[in-house]
Amino acid sequence: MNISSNAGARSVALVGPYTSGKTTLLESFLFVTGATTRKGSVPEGNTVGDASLEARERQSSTEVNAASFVYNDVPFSILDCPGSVEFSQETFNALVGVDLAIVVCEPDIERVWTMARLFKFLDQKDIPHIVFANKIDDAAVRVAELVAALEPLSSRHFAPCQVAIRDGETVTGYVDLVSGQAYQYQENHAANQIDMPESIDQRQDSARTILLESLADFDDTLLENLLEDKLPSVEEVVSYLHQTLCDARIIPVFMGSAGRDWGVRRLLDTLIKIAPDAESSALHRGIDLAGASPLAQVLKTYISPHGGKISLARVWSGEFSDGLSLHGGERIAGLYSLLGQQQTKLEVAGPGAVVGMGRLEGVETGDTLSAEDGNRAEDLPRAPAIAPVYAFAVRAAKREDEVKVSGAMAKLR
Ligand SMILES: Nc1nc2c(ncn2[C@@H]2O[C@H](COP(=O)(O)OP(=O)(O)OP(=O)(O)O)[C@@H](O)[C@H]2O)c(=O)[nH]1
Ligand SMILES: [Mg+2]
Repeated sequence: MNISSNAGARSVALVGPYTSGKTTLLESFLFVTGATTRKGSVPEGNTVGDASLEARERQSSTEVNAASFVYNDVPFSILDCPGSVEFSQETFNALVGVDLAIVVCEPDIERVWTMARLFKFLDQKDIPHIVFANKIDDAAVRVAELVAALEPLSSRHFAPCQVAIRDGETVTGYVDLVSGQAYQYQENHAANQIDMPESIDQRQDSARTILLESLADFDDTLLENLLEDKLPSVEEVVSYLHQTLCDARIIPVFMGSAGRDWGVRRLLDTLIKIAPDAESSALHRGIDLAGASPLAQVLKTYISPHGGKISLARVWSGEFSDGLSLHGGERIAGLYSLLGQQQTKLEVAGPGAVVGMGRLEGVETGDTLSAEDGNRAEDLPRAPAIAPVYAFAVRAAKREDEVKVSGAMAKLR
């Protein structure tokens, strides 16, 4: 397998508070794109991610789950991050290496404050991000109320891109404010386009105006056109959204249900259209692409009982091949595309790919990797080290086991 020619690859982190549905959303991505044939569920303990015993017992992610797939010819690498505060370091380590973060949240106003630190981090690090309001199948709260509650958490403007269509209190579909078209959610299929329900016509009209006005804050031509009542085409709105998102200036808001695969295909289609790709995020972060020498950063380290050490690395430029010697004397022994625990051997990985690299024994999470036969790259910025929320001491019950314990501690670290 070869994923070197992946111009347009997207690497995306799923972040947000615990139980918001990130692991379920990854499961839905994999299912609707055909990467898996059966959708797993967190309560049933059969998701691609969360394979460790501890995660299964907690029904909650304890580390980053990585999965790659191709959708409409675009390679995606998804990093499903744990939401619990105990694992924030994992999440921040992953976030420094992605093109986009999807903040998955529940429409629950009471829990909005738990995302304050996350939005601050995304804001400070200038990481393009969108919101996916999940569990819309179960939502008493309106997305507009959720967005109003989110506003104080970021210096950027939240821009709702969809309006829910309700039948009584039940959400049955949505209006896509970019195209101005209405859709009805369907079980096991993509949403169906429907005529605009009369009940929502006026509301969607004013919601679309608000969206266009927030985009016009960053584009004088759009502002002038709106003042003259000249509406942009759908393609132009997509292009404005793309630009403002790539510059991390606004936070587009989408909705759906990962549990029922509602709005998930639309989310992926939207990512292809508006999310930054590998090249534009490298430029956004000031990474010099001239010469295209191999440059990557380690976002996470796995130690598997059978496969040994795997460094999960985001390729920023150039190509990494199996067997490549790196500055620092390490040599890649095994290059893999990951789908949870499952590893598929790769020959080469190019910009945008997030891949497993085998047996880089001296390499740690956050390290920058470059090829030995090129210039040594300057270190890419790491996620800041945050204070642990929990500490405890262990000791070997038997003195002769002390060496084993210290070896295990080194691996854990
Ligand atoms: N009703 C409803 N329930 C959902 C939906 N998505 C996820 N859930 C449920 O919400 C619970 C938490 O889902 P997870 O996917 O584990 O949430 P998470 O964000 O990965 O949580 P952490 O790993 O702890 O951060 C599970 O019981 C899911 O079945 C949804 O769209 N609708
Ligand atoms: Mg999870």
